[in-house]
Amino acid sequence: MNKSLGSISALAALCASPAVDAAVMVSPTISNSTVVAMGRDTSNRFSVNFDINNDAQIDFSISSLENSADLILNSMNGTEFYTSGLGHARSFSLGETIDFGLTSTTASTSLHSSAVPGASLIVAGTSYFGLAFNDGSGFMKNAWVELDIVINSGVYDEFNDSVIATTAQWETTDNTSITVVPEPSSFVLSLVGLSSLVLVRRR
Ligand SMILES: [Ca+2]
Ligand SMILES: [Ca+2]
Repeated sequence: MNKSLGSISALAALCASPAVDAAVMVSPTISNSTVVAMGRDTSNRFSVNFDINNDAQIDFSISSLENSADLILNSMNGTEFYTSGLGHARSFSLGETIDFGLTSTTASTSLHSSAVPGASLIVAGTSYFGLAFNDGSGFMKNAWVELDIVINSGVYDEFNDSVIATTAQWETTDNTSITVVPEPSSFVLSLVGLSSLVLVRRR
């Protein structure tokens, strides 16, 4: 299933019979959405809405805190964010599983923690957070969102750095976990890297 990620949306649209395994959908609306770009001024705080499944029901927003190395997740329509405690979102790694047994909250949740080393999602590179949202079925569905962050110097700040929500996926089957898996592009890149390694070794 993982290798055909790019065509999952098309497959799901065509699929009249239930899939054998979990039905993971790629969000049609969270695709390289800018959360914050470089160069905002001090009076320009912001909040960006996200609708994971494109049903016109906003599932969460991300907002800034003035002069802060942080961004805040805001729950909408009952969305629960998976947390590590202390009010900040849990950072997930590739291959980790998100399920309903983990600690979650509907309260506004920080993406940054200075109190717990390594717990911040606001770091240069790629970060993943998990959530469960109401997809309109009446049952909450597990999902993850990838953030790509450019930090030009020091820690994150909204004036000089940028955050993009590159992708999100959700599990459409009730009571089912979802695994954080790479995007098709990065998956292909890792394969290219592996084959290069093999070529080098053969010389
Ligand atoms: Ca929605
Ligand atoms: Ca900075």
